[in-house]
Amino acid sequence: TIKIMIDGAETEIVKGTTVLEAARDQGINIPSLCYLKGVNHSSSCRVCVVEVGPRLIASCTLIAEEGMKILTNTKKVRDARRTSVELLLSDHDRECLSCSRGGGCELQTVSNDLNIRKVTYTGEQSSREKDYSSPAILRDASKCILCGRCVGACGTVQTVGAIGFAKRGFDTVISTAFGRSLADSTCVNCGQCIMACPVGALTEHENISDVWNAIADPDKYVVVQTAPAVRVALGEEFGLPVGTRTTGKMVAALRRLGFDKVFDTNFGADLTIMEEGTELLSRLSSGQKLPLMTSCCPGWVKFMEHNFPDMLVNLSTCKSPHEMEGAVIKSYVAGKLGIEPQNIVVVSIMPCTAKKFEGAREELAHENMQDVDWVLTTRELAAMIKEAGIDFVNLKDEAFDHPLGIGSGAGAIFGTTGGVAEAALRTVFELTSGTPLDTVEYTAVRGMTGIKENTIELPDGKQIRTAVVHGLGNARKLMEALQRGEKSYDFMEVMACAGGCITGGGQPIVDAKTAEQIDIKAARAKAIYSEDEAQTIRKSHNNPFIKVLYEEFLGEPNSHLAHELLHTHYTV
Ligand code: HC0
Ligand code: SF4
Ligand code: SF4
Repeated sequence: TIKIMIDGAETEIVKGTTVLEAARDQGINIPSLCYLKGVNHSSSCRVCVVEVGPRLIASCTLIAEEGMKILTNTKKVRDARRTSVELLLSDHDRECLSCSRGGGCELQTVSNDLNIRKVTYTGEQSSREKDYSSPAILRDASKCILCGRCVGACGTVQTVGAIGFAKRGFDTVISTAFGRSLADSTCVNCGQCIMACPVGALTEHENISDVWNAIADPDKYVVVQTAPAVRVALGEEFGLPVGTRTTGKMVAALRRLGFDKVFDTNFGADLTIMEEGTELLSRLSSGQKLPLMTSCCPGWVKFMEHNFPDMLVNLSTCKSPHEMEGAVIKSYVAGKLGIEPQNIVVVSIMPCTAKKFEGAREELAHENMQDVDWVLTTRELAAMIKEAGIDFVNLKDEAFDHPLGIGSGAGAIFGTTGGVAEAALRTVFELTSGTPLDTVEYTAVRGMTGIKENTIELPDGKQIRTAVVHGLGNARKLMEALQRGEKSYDFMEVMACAGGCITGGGQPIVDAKTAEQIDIKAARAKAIYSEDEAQTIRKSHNNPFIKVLYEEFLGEPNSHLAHELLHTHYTV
């Protein structure tokens, strides 16, 4: 430890701590904009300046040194901070009343905190370019404050590098390589740039009005399904603590919005386990195309297409759970209900922006119909609930509709890293051994370590060497190790977002300061595991309606009909 003086008070801190962190630990709220822990440390906004000796220095990159005397609240400091923020505001599209980040904008918070009451500087405005090309992500340069947080998320964390700083000086913009549209870039649609953006410069491509229109159309039967990770985060949009489970309220709200059926993607997750587990066993016995890699994350699939095209054969042919569920809704369920599949609209509520891109992929259709018609993020669902005037917090719990409303605990854990692997292992182990598992929990694949390795031995002596990876930076590392022959596995679960879908690009946005105080990933993951523990059925193959679906309709896992409806191929 070392000793420093902050505003006249001596304090002992760990060596290597930044002045910003040290001050915040003392309860001194130094404002900041460009700083995002673990993502961006560029000190470009200069809002966090402090006085050290004669100089004003950005505290987010200033490492405290023994004996350093720091002043955080002098007139000089306050004036400098205000000037920096006023300059940002002068070149900002200040249509705050209709901004998607209204209420959650960090620029607005900082500006208010600094008591800025008018924008003093006016003059030429920089780029006002808007890029609406991507089905998942919108970019609006008129809102951008050039903090670089998105660049850190895309480049440093995800190693995609689809966006970066371009041009110089006043003309500086965040742009794709060669100024291409986002849709034509290497962007994988993960939305981690949105989660990093402090303002409304990056948002999802909204489909709220498309869904309202479908609900209002008397000729359409509108079916909604909800991903595992939505229910453990939706409450945050209504002021509930991080990690609150709101499954029953969410179902009640969806009914009030006017959906004709409310189904659970956890059912689709169970179906995926049946199909993917069977695929794994057959690849293991043939020894071909191993490791089998999960294909349920569309960010990961697109990352593979751009970066590792020769390994696309390793991807599971299984469609992702909500796509499988869409296909079952437009075939089996349509038949049961006596409704023409063409008149059914399937809406998926997902924690994810990449699912919007996935929903529109031509590989995910049958009989000229997309399996899923619209994908809304958790945030868009919250917006609809607010628009409809529903008092979410006080809703009474309701249950999903049948028949696709039953999901096992194994389906529930898909929403966090390790969940798909754990769910698959529960089923594969039990189906090969024929005897029930003593304990269903595979803790080795749980937790937030970036790359988790584990080997399980099946009763017949076969081994399944498993790797679980989350975050595309980690995925790239592991793929390169595979290519160099340093690693070898049978099964790999890959999720593009750190922590899995619980921190997907469509989830409630957490501001930089809150993210330092609360372990969002851990809290949401804990809620996911409680969803599992609350179920009496915790293995996919024990889901009674999965059994019925195979008996009445699909035959067996990987049957001809199952292949037609539930599997696909990605090629480049
Ligand atoms: Fe996920 Fe999914 S778990 S991708 O991370 O596999 O979005 O929550 O819905 O489809 O089930 C997201 C979350 C899903 C799918 C499931 C998978
Ligand atoms: Fe990069 Fe993901 Fe944003 Fe695309 S969506 S620009 S890949 S962070
Ligand atoms: Fe979407 Fe989940 Fe993949 Fe993130 S990890 S891109 S939320 S599917």
